[in-house]
Amino acid sequence: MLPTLAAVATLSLTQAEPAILPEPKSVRVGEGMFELRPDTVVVAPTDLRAKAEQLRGYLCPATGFEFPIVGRRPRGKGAIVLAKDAKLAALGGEGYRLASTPSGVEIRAAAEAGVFYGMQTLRQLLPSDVFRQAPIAGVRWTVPVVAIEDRPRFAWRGSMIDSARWFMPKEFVKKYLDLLALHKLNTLHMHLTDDQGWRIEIKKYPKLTEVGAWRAQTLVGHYSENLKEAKYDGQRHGGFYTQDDVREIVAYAAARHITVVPEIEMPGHAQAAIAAYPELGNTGRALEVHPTWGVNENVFNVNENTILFLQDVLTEVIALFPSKFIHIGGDECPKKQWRESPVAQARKQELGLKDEDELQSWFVRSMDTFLDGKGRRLIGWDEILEGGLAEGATVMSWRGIQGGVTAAKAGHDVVMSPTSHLYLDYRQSRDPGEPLAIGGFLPLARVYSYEPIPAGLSDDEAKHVLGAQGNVWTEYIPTPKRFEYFAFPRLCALAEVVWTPKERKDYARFLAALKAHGKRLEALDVNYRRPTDADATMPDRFEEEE
Ligand code: TNX
Repeated sequence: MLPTLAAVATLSLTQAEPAILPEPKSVRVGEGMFELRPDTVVVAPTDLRAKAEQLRGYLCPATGFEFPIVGRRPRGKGAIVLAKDAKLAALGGEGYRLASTPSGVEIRAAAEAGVFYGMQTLRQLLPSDVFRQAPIAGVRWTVPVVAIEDRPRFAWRGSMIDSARWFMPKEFVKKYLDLLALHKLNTLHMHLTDDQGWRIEIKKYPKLTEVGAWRAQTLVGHYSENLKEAKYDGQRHGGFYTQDDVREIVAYAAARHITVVPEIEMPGHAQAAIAAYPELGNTGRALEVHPTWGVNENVFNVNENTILFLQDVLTEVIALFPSKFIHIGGDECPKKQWRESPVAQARKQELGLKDEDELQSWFVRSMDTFLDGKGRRLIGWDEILEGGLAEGATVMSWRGIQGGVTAAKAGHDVVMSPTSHLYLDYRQSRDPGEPLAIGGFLPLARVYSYEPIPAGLSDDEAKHVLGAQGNVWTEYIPTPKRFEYFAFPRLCALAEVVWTPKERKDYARFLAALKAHGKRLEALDVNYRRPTDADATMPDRFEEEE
């Protein structure tokens, strides 16, 4: 029988180098292929039953096949075998081997996470139609004969979602988690509180969400220093995650081997909380939930009650998020109100501190001690280095890489997320048709070019670099669709930065894979930005950051 046109197209696709993104550690392609058929089974031991179910969830909708889960491989039927294999311990908890022959596919790993990543690779070895959510006829569901060995380069492979500036609904967070998993990313940092909104229910302090989750209006257009001419949209905006929502998100993430790291901002970016509880502020003045952007003078005061309040908040946060790391923000905290407040000045004296930087450092230290006592670890933006870094703190380096270098040299762990390469809210092209963005210029190639280990670290110091993450701040990203446009395909580039061995990175190969990958994103209804000619080459050097 002659193959159908669709089948021919499928053949030519799958016989080329498979477009796996992020590129694995090693891929060997053989002759021939395995084809999924209506009677293909999934073979899994009891302790991988949940992974097998997940695999069915990936494969059933588009193929319409059943994929019964069985304990033993039946004769004469094609099979996808999932297996745990202690002999693969050298690949780490997230590494795996995938081998396919004309009679089946085998995914083996030392641990469940590795099996999961093997499954992500398998999805990408199939025609992109497998990502569709409804059955589609006329496709041959073929997998090329391959032998793949894979493991990630870094342990922290992340992205930050800013749900504070514009509330990002739970359903979208779950979609984003699925997309992170597809790209073998394992950390979702949720920025949950800021001047413009408090987004997590705290039972002890209900006004945080009754008041703090809602703002009366929002600035229209780009933030400028001249706010006198600012226009506002007159639309109330808000929303928050209930504790049940949080549990649902955390469980959804865990099933996808993703850790959710919550961020509760302090002592700056605190206006929404102060709007709810004015006693947390420095001036005694009533404040509204902030309707505009920028760095804000209204920061938490340094009273004992405020420290206790925030520790109460963290107690509830800890109960909801199993993450070892708890993010306390720490960035952009203007010290003006502390300098002007007699209470803050008295506090500084009483604590024997020399300046306001030390006061901030004291603030962060009290959270560090608190979190340490609960068996957790504090992480904060690189400003937490100012005035002295708390003993157990991990630093997230965003204002360039220096914060990361300084912290790693001092023996602290770091996560790299410099604006220069990983701020996914920056503009990705100079095209005037691009949507409004905060500024900057961060094209796809520049993200791809990022090397997370800063030059000048010794091998021992470099071990403190846990990994990297791309941050999607949402001042100018009011909707999930817009969020997708900013995140993709730059997040695909980030995936290779943190997963692929350095020597296997290759921008031309990445772009070719991205063509096939784009079809997957389309099938998943992701509003990604299509690369243009301007993205087609890796420049010798990049312009200085704006
Ligand atoms: C700086 S990055 C901020 C955020 C903004 C972001 C916009 C950081 C720790 N603070 O509050 O949203 O720039 O790019």
